[in-house]
Amino acid sequence: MKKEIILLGDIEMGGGTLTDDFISDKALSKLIYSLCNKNTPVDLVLNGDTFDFLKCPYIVNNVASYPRHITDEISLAKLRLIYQAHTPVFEALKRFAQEHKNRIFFIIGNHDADLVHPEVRESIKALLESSENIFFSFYYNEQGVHAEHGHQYDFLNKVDEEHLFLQYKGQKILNIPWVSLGIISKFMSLKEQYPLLERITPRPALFSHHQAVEKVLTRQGLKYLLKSLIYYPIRYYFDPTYAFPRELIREFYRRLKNVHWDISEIVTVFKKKRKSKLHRNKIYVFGHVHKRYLEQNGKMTIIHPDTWRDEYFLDSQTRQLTPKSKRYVHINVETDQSLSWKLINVPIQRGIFHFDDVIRDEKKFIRLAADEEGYSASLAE
Ligand SMILES: [Mn+2]
Repeated sequence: MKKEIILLGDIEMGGGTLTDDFISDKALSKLIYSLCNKNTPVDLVLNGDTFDFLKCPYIVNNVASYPRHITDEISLAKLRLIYQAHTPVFEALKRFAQEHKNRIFFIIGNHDADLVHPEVRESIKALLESSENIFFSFYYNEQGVHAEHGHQYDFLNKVDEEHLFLQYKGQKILNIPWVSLGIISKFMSLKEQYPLLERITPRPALFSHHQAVEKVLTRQGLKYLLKSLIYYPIRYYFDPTYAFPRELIREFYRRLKNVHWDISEIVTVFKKKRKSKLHRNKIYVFGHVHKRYLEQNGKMTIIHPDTWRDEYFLDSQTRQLTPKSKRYVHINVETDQSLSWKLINVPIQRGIFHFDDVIRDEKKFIRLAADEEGYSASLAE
């Protein structure tokens, strides 16, 4: 049967606060509406980190917090905020799902681990007013196309697929990796303080132009690491989210033995782990790493279409910040099951910012960026 597969990832829709980095609601919903009236069935694969639950606050009585014990109740409250902040995208998805030949796949990433809560899945199905053509999974694997987010090949962000939940004080909470817990409990105030700097790539260029931030990050990171090793496991003995990070130490030890200290690219790790099975699919699509990557290797193609959140490329010479463009993968499956693919750019009308202006008033430029893309959430703090 003829069909089309659309893949994109790392949208990172947040709660409409300063720590929400998604502002391209217009461009994204336009793309989704354009998929609605096709004659062929369409699989829309949102390849992980569709939602940024990690950086979305939990707000109760106007008090925002980032709890590390994530029950279904907390995930649902965050989902409500995300829905309010990005209703146009949900509306477009709802329209898309009205065509029963279409299917939506929410692939689970490290920023939306909350999608493992059955209550969250039900709530998304209710918001999209559809249930039989909406799926949640760590993998998409159809017609020779394999997609997954990619965090399972990144030892710092990897989750234990066999143990997705922990029990804490009689409640079922998410079993998320040490780095995610660190972001939630230690780094959100830094993100609130430097909301736009965190959107700038490449990181080495950013740090060379802003050593104060690099220093604070290194200091806080080291402190969190040391406390996680020698203090928290004792201080919070009965709290499983503070358990000694065993896996992390095991991986450090492996690296120490093999003198291997570069953080591996997920594609490299993936190829090594799946060596004997790689021929099974023709096209592999990953997210997680926010960059464009394309590899054609014999009969196999590997694609990273890059992120949909607002990000900038810093030119070290001119100190100009150019907004990154958005991209998706379009695959045609022909009747005889043969595949053809395209990596498509979605043009977005944006101006160039100057690094020196941005660091003087980040919030001003956060708002300016949102205005330029016609994004109109209140950007409450
Ligand atoms: Mn990710």
